[in-house]
Amino acid sequence: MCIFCKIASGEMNTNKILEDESFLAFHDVNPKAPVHILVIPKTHIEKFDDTPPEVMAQMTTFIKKVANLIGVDKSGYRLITNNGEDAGQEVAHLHFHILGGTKLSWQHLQDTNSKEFI
Ligand code: DGP
Repeated sequence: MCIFCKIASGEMNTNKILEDESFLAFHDVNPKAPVHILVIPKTHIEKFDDTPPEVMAQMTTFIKKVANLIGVDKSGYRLITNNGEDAGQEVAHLHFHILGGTKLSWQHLQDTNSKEFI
């Protein structure tokens, strides 16, 4: 069982924010911003590319509820999903990062060799 499946099943403890029968939101263990929340489906889906559109539609609604609950819906937030190896996905269970609580820069996403790709 993957680590996020263990969190979803309650086998592993986490700092939960919101949950319904299909999705769970909890604090990232290694926050990159004052608000850094992960949203996962409770069933195991490896990554965005494997996600059925109907699950994505429900997840969109759930993500908006989380943003509203945590109070970043008005101030704004960044939504990230790392899809696969080149994106740096570490946990192979679909998750969206909700980042906010401050003005976010793109700095941490800038590759030192980025000019090579422009
Ligand atoms: P990604 O690189 O997109 O796969 O991000 C995985 C994120 O998951 C990373 O920001 C750290 C977080 N994470 C990994 N293991 C745990 C855990 O056991 N608990 C919590 N709360 N977060 C975790």
